[in-house]
Amino acid sequence: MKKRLLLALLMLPLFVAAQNPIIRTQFAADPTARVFNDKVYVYPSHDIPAPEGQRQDWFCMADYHAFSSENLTDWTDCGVILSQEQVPWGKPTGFSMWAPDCVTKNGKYYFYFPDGPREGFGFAIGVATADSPEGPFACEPKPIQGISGIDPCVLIDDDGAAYIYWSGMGIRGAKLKDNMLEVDGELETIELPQGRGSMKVAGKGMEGLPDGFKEGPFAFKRNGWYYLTFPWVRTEGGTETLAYAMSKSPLGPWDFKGIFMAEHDNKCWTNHHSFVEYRGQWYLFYHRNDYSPAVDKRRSARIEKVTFNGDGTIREVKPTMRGVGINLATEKIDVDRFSAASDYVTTQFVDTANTFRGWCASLNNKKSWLRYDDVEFNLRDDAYVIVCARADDNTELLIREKSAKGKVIARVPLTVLSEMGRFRRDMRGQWLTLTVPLEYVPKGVTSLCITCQDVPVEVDWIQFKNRPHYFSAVPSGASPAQPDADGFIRRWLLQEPIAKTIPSNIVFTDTYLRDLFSEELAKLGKQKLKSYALESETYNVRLFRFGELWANHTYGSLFWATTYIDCDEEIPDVRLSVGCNGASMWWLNDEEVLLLSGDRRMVEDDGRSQRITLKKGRNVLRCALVNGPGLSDFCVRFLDENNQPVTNYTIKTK
Ligand code: FUB
Repeated sequence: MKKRLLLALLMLPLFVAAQNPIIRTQFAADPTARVFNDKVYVYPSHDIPAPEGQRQDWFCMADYHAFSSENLTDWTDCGVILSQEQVPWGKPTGFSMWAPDCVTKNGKYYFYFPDGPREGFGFAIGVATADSPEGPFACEPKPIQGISGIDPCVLIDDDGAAYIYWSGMGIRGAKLKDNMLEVDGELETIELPQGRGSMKVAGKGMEGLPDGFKEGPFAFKRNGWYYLTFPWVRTEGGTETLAYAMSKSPLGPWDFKGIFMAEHDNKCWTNHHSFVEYRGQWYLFYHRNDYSPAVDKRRSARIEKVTFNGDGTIREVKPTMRGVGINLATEKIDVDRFSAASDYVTTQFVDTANTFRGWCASLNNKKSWLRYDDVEFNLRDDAYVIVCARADDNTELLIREKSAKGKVIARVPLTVLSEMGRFRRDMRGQWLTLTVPLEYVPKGVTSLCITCQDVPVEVDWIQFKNRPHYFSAVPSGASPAQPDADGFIRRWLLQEPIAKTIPSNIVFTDTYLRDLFSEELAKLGKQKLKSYALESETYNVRLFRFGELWANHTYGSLFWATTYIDCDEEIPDVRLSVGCNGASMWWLNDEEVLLLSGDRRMVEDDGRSQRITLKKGRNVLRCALVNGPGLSDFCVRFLDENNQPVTNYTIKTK
């Protein structure tokens, strides 16, 4: 049971906000995205901080993880799929597991990756195979012959022929044999520079590409066009853009078309990407050093939507923080990953010592606003919002719909300085988590806009929640209820709580309770107590929540609960079985059948009555429960001789 729970927890999606970066617990560079079995899989390089003895400012990777998603919002880490020690021909401490790819053919998954060979220098490209996109992958004993370089990418054409592209002495490409493990065709012998001898190389250099440094080829086919896309340094001393060329043939010659993503604005030197079509939309996966501003060799995967012109050329893609996908209003929304913002809005790390804690946004001018698009609302009318924000002075943060002038969804008082009698609260500059009701509940997918009365205000996240109801009202004329599958009775007529001053529950002896309940029973009917016919959402009837939400009274209460049980036949030899928080007394057809005294916690079947009979026709079950300082609730059912729940009766509240 424990194992099953652990497994279920491990498989839960790790990241549930549709934002960039998409993977937020580790670095994930060079993201190659593929669609397998109607899911998107991402195979990134796994950047890590360099261990001692390794170059601190250089790439460092020891293994690969795969990530999967069905909505591009929730990403599940499938764990390590291959590590450097598992590569028979690779250096076990080379930390050179650079940009990979994964494709499927003939029912098998082929994972292509670069690594530093045990002998010699440079990079070779290996293949590991698996029966599932999530592995486990088993590595071939030798790397692919004739390929010396990095960043493999494999394109499988409509006729099933596979082509491999890589970066080594420019960008090269070759056809793969049907076994996907070898290059099809003769190897060419070339002389290495600086008298380092000769080597045999596969494939051919791709013709038609521009001058300047190029790496990370990603090839794909769309509407009969082959696209060869690649990171390209277009200016002397510059950083990488993403550029592309098109052809009518898989290995070129290519017609260079220009860039589709400009250099990163923060000088991150590399970019590396892939294209994927998923459920009718094309996406670009790429990377930026979001969590590692100081060292640009620790990068994180991002996604944007891609569109094409009528002639097949790619429209320029602008990096965003918001990324793609719908954010459910009930999930934490990191509004610092906004879609758009006015002037004087900045983002910064919440904790520079642990960048994976993410960012917050500052509104620094009274007219500042930030907008967060594509939030899906499906909330009840009494939903509320939780806001994590901080300020230097008392102010009000406003959550609006659509724009800075849009309708106000919630007004969040950021009270950081307050006087309450002799208590003074000074929370200037402290993070506050505030809960406020909504002025109204938006519907469907919409945009949120945050403004504030006074500045500066920093905001980290917001989250909308449905207020739990615990009960639903039973309409008059409702059809009778039945006990639930475990026999628990959930439909009750609850009377508004009677206030009782009970500082401690140690007074709940049998004598005390009998006196108290008989005194109250005598008054019952004469008092004008309001009654509520309710269905409990849970098997335990949460009287405390009933008091809080329906009658505005919680601790120090005596509750009366009644229900009517209709039996088609007499049901003999049953026991009333009760668990309760507080102390309770139970009557069936006005006969006392059970008393649970003392200061109890709610435990299922905590106390059982003697054998009793549910008569044919109507039976009245009544309970009085009293509690001083605790949370009051009870659960009750009838059990038969074999301790099985009795369920062959119906329940009404009148
Ligand atoms: O991740 C290591 C290298 O950085 C990749 O192989 C290149 O494409 C660049 O992104």
